Amino acid sequence: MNEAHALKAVKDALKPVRYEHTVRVLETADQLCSLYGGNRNKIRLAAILHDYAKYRPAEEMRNKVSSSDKLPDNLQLFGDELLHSFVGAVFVEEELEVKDREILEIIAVHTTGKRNMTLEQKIVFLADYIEPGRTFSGAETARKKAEKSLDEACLTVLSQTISFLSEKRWPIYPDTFEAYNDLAIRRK
Ligand code: DGI
Ligand code: FE
Ligand code: FE
Ligand code: FE
Repeated sequence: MNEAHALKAVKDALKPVRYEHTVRVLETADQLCSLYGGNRNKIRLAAILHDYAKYRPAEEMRNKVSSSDKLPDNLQLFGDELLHSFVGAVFVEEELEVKDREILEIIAVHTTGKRNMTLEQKIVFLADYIEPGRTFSGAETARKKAEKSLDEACLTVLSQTISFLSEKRWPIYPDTFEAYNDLAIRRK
């Protein structure tokens, strides 16, 4: 799977607005890679593929969660919006034949985060939130942090995401809290 193939696959799978978001995530992740390092090829491929499953019917995603022994069934308790990341990694592996576990894991954790995130996972997680098309005020706050510290920026995203979800009284997936606690505890 090279970048041209991956871009073609997501262009076919996504609506134009979501494809444009994907290209901005790719560019933002590439810039963060220049600033903070990490494996550029893996970051770029994962960024291209991160929302591959965004428009899959909720029922198809739920069925995938039930039938896959790699995915915990409790995922379904947290709302359909959450599923495209975890299920996307499985579809990318099965349909696009991406075998690289690191790339698949970056896709799987791009929405929730998790504890002990790798550099590459943090970069795509952050890029998804701060790409220039994100116009809410929290995106600008995180963008500013991203100039100075990758961990501080991710912590800001996690804090804002937890606030946003709890404000709406939506359930919050435990990995998001674990990602938050992990970075908050390490913070100096
Ligand atoms: O796919 P994107 O829109 O680019 O961004 P994303 O992958 O960060 O997905 C954001 C959506 O996922 C947003 O509608 C909120 C939802 N979400 C993220 N974390 C959680 C969540 N929903 C629930 N219920 N619980 C979560 O922990
Ligand atoms: Fe997403
Ligand atoms: Fe399952
Ligand atoms: Fe996205």
